[in-house]
Amino acid sequence: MSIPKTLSVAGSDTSGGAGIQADLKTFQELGVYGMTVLTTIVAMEPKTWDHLVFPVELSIVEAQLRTVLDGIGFDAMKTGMLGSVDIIELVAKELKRAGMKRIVIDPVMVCKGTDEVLQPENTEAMLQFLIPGADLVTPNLFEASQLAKTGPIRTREQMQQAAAIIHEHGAKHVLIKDRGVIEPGRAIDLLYDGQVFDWHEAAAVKTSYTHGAGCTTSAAITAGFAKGLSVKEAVREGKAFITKAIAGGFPLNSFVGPTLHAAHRLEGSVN
Ligand code: PXL
Repeated sequence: MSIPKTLSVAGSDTSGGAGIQADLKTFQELGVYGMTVLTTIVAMEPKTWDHLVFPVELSIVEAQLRTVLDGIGFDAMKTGMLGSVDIIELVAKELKRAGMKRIVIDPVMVCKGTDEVLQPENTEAMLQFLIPGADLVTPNLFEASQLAKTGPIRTREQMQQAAAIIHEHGAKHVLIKDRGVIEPGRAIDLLYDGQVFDWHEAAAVKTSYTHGAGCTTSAAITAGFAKGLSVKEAVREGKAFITKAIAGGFPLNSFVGPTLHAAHRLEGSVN
């Protein structure tokens, strides 16, 4: 049996809701084969949930990349948390060398709850090395404002402006995602291909258990790409998947509540 192959180049979220754990769960749910290149390990202080970020040594990232790029191949891939400028440069260089296509860049800058960029130098490196080769880049409002170097994005017009600026950096498609800021109670996403502003909207499920939603969305879109869907179709199906996963979100402890990746097949039996 042939099954579409996907790759996630991302960090490990020990708590299991985001990062490479979210990506693999999503790939599995959507019927594609998942592979990983681990770039960073994130642990949390049990009493405060402060995040501890440990980048993986460059030579280890390189060995993993060669395993997949030269030894296996893939139908679509995504990046998540990359950990350092050196890792971003390495990933970009290797993808170019191997002539890889169908690349989704999820420009992870922060974990939920903070609006402070962990490593601002990574934003510049993503703009310089990764965005130009991307088929799709999937920032949230905050990440879009950082990539486009605008102020806070609060309106549809500002979303459009930021999408146009990010597209000019070389990404073929830009998907800016929001939940409740542009319009209370609405999850409004904007897909831009350099010509058409294509709005994807849904009611925002009322919950704060959304940890890993960004990772899960970009992984679901990557799964669609790997199956041969167009960008527009993959975005539509990805949004349907994340809407259900958020509806199934649950508290893991007093600090964090992840989305439920299995929610789409447990409808009626969760919450
Ligand atoms: O949700 C952003 C994110 C991405 N990747 C990893 C993370 C987090 C947040 O915790 O740990 C590895």
